[in-house]
Amino acid sequence: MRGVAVWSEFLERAAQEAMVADLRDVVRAAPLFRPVTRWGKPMRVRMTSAGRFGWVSDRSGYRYEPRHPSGVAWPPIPASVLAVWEAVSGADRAPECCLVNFYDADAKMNLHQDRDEADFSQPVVSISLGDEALFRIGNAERGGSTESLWLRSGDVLVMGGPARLLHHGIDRVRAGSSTLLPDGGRINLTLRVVT
Ligand code: MD6
Ligand code: FE
Repeated sequence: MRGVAVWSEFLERAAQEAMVADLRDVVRAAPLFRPVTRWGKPMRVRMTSAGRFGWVSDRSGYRYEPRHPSGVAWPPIPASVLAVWEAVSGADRAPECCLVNFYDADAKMNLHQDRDEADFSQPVVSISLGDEALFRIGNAERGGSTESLWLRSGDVLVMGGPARLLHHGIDRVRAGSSTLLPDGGRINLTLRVVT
């Protein structure tokens, strides 16, 4: 869709469970936090990161930082997650950030572009785990027509080439649609080359 490559059910259930276990280690080292926008409004999703850099947002704006807000270094990107990048990205570089977004039943993400990275020739790879979510994809410019697609647990999406700078967001999460996470909700991982 619009140059975005969608790998439906790329991860089978056992692989999804193993990845969630790896992410529990990440969250133990670098706890989820709720970023605020530069205008001080709390975002609806909770976030953390793994890798050399993590994405943060606060009153100073959006940026990548080498440390979690607590001051600790971000934990390494789990091998299970790196393997997905290797399989689908087609990139010649390794990812430097794995952004972890956690959505509860009411969370959403407004249409945005991922453009805090230095090299837009490198793709962004996204992995969905847990409850299904309605993903909306638009255009490189603001406005215009959009298309939507439900992302399910185990789905992987690649935004590269001409699709790299398309606007996209999550309109809603379908609570209770997956049994992967015992307390429900959705995890989205996005892997990026930052520098
Ligand atoms: C999400 N995804 O699926 C939000 N960004 O929860 C993203 O913001 C995203 O899926 C860049 C590339 C792929 C994505
Ligand atoms: Fe994004």
